[in-house]
Formats: sequence, structure tokens, C-alpha cells
Amino acid sequence: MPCNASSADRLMIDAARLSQSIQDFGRIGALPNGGVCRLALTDTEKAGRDELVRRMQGLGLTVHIDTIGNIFGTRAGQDANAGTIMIGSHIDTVSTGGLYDGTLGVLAGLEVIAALNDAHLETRRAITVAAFTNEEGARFQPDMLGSLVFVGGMPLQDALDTLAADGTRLGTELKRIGYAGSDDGPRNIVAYFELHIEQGPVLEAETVQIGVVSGVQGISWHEITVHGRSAHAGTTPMALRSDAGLAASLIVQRAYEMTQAIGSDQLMTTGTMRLTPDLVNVVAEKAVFTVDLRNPSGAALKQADVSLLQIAEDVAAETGTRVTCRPLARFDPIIFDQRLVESVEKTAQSLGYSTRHLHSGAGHDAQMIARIAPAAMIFVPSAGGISHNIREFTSPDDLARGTTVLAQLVSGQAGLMKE
Ligand code: HGY
Ligand code: MN
Ligand code: MN
Repeated sequence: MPCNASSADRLMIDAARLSQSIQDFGRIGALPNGGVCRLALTDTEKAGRDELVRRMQGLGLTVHIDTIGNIFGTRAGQDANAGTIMIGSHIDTVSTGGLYDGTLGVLAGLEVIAALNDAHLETRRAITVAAFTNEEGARFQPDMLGSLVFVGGMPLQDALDTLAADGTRLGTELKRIGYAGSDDGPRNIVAYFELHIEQGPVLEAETVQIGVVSGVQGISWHEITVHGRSAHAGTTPMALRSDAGLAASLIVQRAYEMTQAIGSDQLMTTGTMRLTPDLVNVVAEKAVFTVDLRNPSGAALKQADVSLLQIAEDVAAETGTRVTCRPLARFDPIIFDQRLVESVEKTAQSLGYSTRHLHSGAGHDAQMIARIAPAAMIFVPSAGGISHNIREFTSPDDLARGTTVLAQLVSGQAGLMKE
């Protein structure tokens, strides 16, 4: 009869194996000058999915694919009724992605499993490693779509019918790459942990080793379409134009001024803009662009939403154009489970690592799982504070520290048992 492992036992991860596994995985969708592009449900992301399933099976995990393509690899526990400890993140990337955003959290989960296997340790509870579909929201919106559907925050059919900017339907792509599953993921989640790179400058600037994530700021994505009238750039007097390109630029400029006026934590990004007919000598008849608003305060974010829509209306009136606005994503700020957050901090400090609390600027699957189970995140530093950039980098020592914290948290929550 296996006995309980003593609490002094520390689950030892293999830092070299972890680092190598991330480098090897980074070859899937590798870009010529470094970095990775594995946009959700493309052939390169499928290749990443296939490799992940292969590695999960190689570790003896039972693999389930759910109806939105989320991948779950489960190591059974001794007590089938004791629920599961979930470790998750994502393997899809933006088109200028790095090796670590999302992928670290999934592969660190596999490293925890490998460490348990190496030590011939059983656990009372099951442990599930999850990779959620379309976390980035780069190709299909909203972001965190797979975990949002998993927690019941978006109807499956709405998700499957979501169209990318080029008109491709999400459900069709999911079927095409062979990941339209029929399983349901684990439901009795006792705790969820996500290890992620900070993607910002704070930990590095303060030489802090582990970020204890208190919560995630609010996110509001808008797609704005301006309808104007195409005209000759050389013969049409300025006063007679209905210039969608000018209107779009004015909206972006005034949204930036609004952001400055709100100040402190308000963020605003226009990362996409398409003009039609997109010709040097034709006044644009149409502009389609996005505005990404973020704020840790729900009230301030709401105010920013209202101001943006008012700006769009005002500019349309001034420029003789017509605007339509479509929300692409809207998530209120969340706070993680206090008990779990404390256990992240205590575990990191018991390992001798420096820690500090911080709020996540980026969205994460953890903020969705927090709707159905206690969730917490661990951050490790990003070199230069950059991410969503091919030069994204986190040192092997930082990767190892974050994964060591994850391993202790998960094994503690899962309950180690000697074989
Ligand atoms: O947009 C985000 O914050 C995340 O990368 N999906
Ligand atoms: Mn991420
Ligand atoms: Mn990201």
C-alpha cells in the first residue's frame, strides 16, 4: 500500500530536459529570423498539436480532445473521486511569436509529469495538462476562446461559427486539422495553475525571480468599420470627400488622446487597419480597424468603451462618413483565488526565490478557468520586457525556477504517494 511521501520531499524537475523540450517545440512554426508563428488552427499549429499529443502519450497520459479542440492529457490519481489538479496554457502564437508565450506553461506541465514518473511517485488526485484552443485571438476573436467555451462563457456553436478576417470559419478549420473532438474535458478541477512569462518589464527591472499574479486586467476589443466614398485623389476638393482613411486616423488619434486623459493604467492599441481600395491615388471608401482597450479598473474600462464609441460617432459626423462598431472581446478584470495566490508566494519563498505581486497586463486562460475553479498564475521574467515579438526570451534558470515552483504546488495539491 503506497504511503504518503514526506512533505520534505521535493519533486525534482530536470531543467535541461525542460529547456530542450521548449527549444525542440520551437522548431514547429519557426520563423527564418527566430521566433515562431503558429496561428490557431493553421497547419503549423496542427503540427504543434500533433507533437503535444505525441509527448503526452509518451508520458503515459490519457489524451482527450473536446468539442472546441482543447487538448487534455491526464495522469490518473489513486482516488478517482478526488478531482484533478489542472496545469494549463496554450500552444498557439501570434504571427510574430516567441518560444515561451503559452508554450512554457504547457511544456512545464509535461515536465512536472515527467518528474513524477522519474520518481515513481503516484498522487492521490489526478493531474491534467491542458492546451486551450485559440488563446491568442490573433486569427479568431475573442482571445482565450477555447477556455471561454470550456467554462461555458461562449456557446460552442457561436465559437465554431466565428470567422477570421479572411472569412475562414473556425469550426471548418478545426475539422480540417482533425481536432474537432467529442470528449468533454475534466470537470472536477480542484485547482488550476498556469506558469507564464510576464511579457512585461517589471520582474526583470526589479530583479525579482517569481511573479505572484494577483489578477488580470480588463480587456475590450472593438472592430470599427468606416464607410466613405472612393474618389479621385487629385480632382476631389477636400470639402467634398467622404474619406474613410481620414476618419479612421482621426478616431485612432482621438482614442489615443482619450487614453492619455484617463491616464495611469489605461491602455489603447490599434494593431490592425485595412483600407479599401488601398490605392495611393484613391480616397478610401472603407476602413476596418481594431482598438484594444485595457484597464485593471472595470469602471474605467467601461468609461473608455463609451468614450470610444462617442468619438467614432463624432468623427463620422465631421467627415461625412458612417461608422459601425463590433465588439470582438470583452472581459472584466478578475482577481485570482487568494488562498492559491498565497500558496504560490509561500512555495516560491520556501524555495529561496524572490517574489513580488503583480497584475497581469495580458489575458490568459487562467482568467477563464477562474470562473469554475480556484486558479492562480506564476510569472517568470521576460528579457527586455518584450513579448509578441520574435526576440522574446526567458533564461533557462528562470524557466527552471518557475517550473520548480509549479512542480511543488501541483504535487502538494495533488498529494504525493510513494509507490
Ligand atoms: O491579448 C492578450 O492579452 C493575450 O495574448 N491573448
Ligand atoms: Mn499567453
Ligand atoms: Mn500572447
